[in-house]
Amino acid sequence: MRIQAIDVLMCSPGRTFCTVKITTDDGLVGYGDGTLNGRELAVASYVTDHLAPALIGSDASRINDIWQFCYKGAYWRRGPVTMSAISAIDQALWDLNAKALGVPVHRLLGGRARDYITAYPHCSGHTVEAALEEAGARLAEGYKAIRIQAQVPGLATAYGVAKGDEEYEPASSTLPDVEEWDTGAYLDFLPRLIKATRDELGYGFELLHDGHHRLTPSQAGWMGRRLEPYRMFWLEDPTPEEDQQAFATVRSLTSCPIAVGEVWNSVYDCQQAISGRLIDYIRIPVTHGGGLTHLRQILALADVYGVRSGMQGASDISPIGQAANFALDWTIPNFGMQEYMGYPEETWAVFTPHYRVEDGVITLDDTPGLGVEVDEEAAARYPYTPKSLPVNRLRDGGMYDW
Ligand code: CS2
Ligand code: MG
Repeated sequence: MRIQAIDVLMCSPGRTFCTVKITTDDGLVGYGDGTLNGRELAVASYVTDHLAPALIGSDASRINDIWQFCYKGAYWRRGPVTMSAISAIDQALWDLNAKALGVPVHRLLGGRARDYITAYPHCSGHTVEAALEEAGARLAEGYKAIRIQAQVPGLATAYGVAKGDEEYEPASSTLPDVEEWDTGAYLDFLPRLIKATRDELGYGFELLHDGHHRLTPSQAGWMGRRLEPYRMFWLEDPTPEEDQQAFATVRSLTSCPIAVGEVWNSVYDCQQAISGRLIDYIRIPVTHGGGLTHLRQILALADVYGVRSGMQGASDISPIGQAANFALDWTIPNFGMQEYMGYPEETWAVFTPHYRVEDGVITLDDTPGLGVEVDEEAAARYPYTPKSLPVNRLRDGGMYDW
C-alpha cells in the first residue's frame, strides 16, 4: 500500500472545490477535500509542489506518521493554506485505509455514539418577513435548529443574504466585491430580528445567528445581553477570531453561548479559548483544521473543558469534507451542532454522498471509507473558475472585517 500518485482535481460545479486524490501501487484510491474558498490555488500548489513529491513511495497505512511528517516536517507551520493541504492528504488517507479494510471511517474512529446528527440550515432574507418565511419552511421540513440572518435596513448588502434571487454564495465575483457595513445599524437591528423570530415561531427549536467577526468585545457583550431572553443556541463569531483574549471580555459581559473557530486551523489557535472556557462551541471543520487526525486532538481538548463541536459546513466545504465532519459528529462524546448549508444542484453531478439529510438530521451508513463517490469525468465538465470572497468597508470608506 505505497503511495503512487497524489493528484489535485479542481472543479466548479455550482461553486469551487479542490479535491485531492491519492492512489496506491495496489490500485486503492482515497479522496480528501482541501477547498479554501477564494484561495484554492494556494492549497493546490502546497499539495502538488510541496507535499506530493515528498510523499510518493510512503506507506499509506501510516496515517499518523504522514500527518507528523507534513506538520512537523514543515519549518513554516500552521495557517489555513498549510492546514487545508495537510487535511486533504489526511482525509484521503483515512478514506483509502477504511476502504482497504472494507469499513466506514466512523468504524475506525470507534463507532457510532448517537442515532443522528442535528444540523442547522441557513435561513435568510432581504426583510425580516422573508427570513421568517424561510425559517418557517425549514422548520416544517423537520429541522430542529435554524440560523437566521437578514439584511440590516439601510445597508445595500448583507453577510449571509443572497444577492437578488440567487442562491447565497459569498465568493461570487472574480475580484472581491466591496460590501458596506455599519455596526450601529446592526446593533439596532439584530435584537429585533431575534425577538421577531421567537415571537413568530416560538421556542421549540434551536436558534443561531452568525455575527461574522464584526463587533468589538464590548459591543458583543452588549448584544449578547440583549439576546439572552430569546435563548440562543449560539451567537457565532461576535468578534474577529484572531484575538483569543477578546472572548474573555465577551464572556464576562454575557451568558449568551458563543461559537468560534471557522477561520482557526490548529489546536494552538484555540488553546487559550478552550482551556480558559471562553467559548462554548468550536467551529473548526475537518477541511481547514489539518484533517481527521488533528480535529480529533482539538475535539478531545475541547471535551476536557466542556466545549462542544459546532463544525462549519458552509457550501465551501465539499461533500467529502462534510462526510469527514459527519464521521466525527457521529462518534465524538462532545457533539454540539453541525452546520449544513446544502449545495447547488450541479454539485451532485460530481459528488455522490452516502450520508442522508432527512427531517433536519443527518445519518450515516456503512459504506466503506468516507462514503462519497467522485465522478472525475463529470468534474472535467465543470472547469475551475476563480472566485473571490467580498471585502467590507465602513460608510466612511475605511476597511473593516468581513
Ligand atoms: C460562514 C461562512 O458560518 C459560516 O458558514 O461564516 O458562510 C463563511 O462566510 C464562508 O465559509 C466563507 O467562505
Ligand atoms: Mg460563520
